[in-house]
Amino acid sequence: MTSLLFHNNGDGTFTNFSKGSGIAGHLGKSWGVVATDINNDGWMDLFVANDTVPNFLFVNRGGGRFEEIGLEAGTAYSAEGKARSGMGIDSADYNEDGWMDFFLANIDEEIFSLYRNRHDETFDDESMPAGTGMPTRNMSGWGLKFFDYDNDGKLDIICANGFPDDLGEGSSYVRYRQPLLLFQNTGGKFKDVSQQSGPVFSKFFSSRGLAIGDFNNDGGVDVLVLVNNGAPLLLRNNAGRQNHWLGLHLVGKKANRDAVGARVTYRSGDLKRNRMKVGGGSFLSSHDPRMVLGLGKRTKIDFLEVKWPQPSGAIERFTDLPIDRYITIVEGTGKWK
Ligand SMILES: [Ca+2]
Ligand SMILES: [Ca+2]
Ligand SMILES: [Ca+2]
Ligand SMILES: [Ca+2]
Repeated sequence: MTSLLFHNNGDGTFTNFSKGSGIAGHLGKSWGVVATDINNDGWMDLFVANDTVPNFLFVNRGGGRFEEIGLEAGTAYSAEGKARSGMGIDSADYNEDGWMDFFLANIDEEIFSLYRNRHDETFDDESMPAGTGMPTRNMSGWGLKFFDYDNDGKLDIICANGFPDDLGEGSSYVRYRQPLLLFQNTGGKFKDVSQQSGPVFSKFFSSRGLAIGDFNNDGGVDVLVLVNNGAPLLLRNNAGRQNHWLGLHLVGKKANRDAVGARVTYRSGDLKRNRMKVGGGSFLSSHDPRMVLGLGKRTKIDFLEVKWPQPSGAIERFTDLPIDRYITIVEGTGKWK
């Protein structure tokens, strides 16, 4: 089937723009989607994770037109040229080079994909060298998200897993119920820290959806996991509050209300970070719209800059910011509260 793209008319109605945009010209088995900007041109691009057929990477060429470049970009197939079972997908700049990357869940024996942006609309799958390859090789992943669980300023990854079919398990290594995985970013590489991160990571679940959000507003971003035929899991994050942070609620006025596509740059002493607010991600799940910026042990934010998404693309700069609390910034006001 084709994916569908609806244009928000801004008056409570939508127009089906799948054909005019070029999205409807491609048949897939879309299981996950994330809106991000792969080429830093300010226009939002779309990664569609496809099950058993090539993934799509729709690059927004402006004027409402999307070009599908998955094959040329290196994100359609595995390195061996096989279509994998793409499910959960997310995008973030995990290696802090200013270019948005992807993490994509596949089924067992396929290894999840960590696509590093090469800055020219192509990607390398860094899953093995970066450390996410071996821990995911017997996993079937659904929900996943980049997030800075320990607020040290480096983006970590959580994945919710489970084999799709309880009748036929893939191999002797593959179980229907599978553990959650937590990867800590150690500076462009990932360490599997699941076993040190609480007893829930030693249990097995048939996990499907995963959403992140700070339900108790303490700055530690929590995780909600939906389990097939089981009670949902709410994982309270006890690690995030050990470091300092600033929570941001961005409200678009000219831009879309949730400010999807906003770029946030902040500096705290020797820590300088650029974060993008992506749209969607994970699998059948929607996330807390707020962003949490990790500061580590640093106690002062020197500045924070918000580059609002199209159509304004305006930049607002803030100094004199608090820490360890949430603030709201409304586009065009030049103030936080
Ligand atoms: Ca773009
Ligand atoms: Ca990057
Ligand atoms: Ca981190
Ligand atoms: Ca929390």
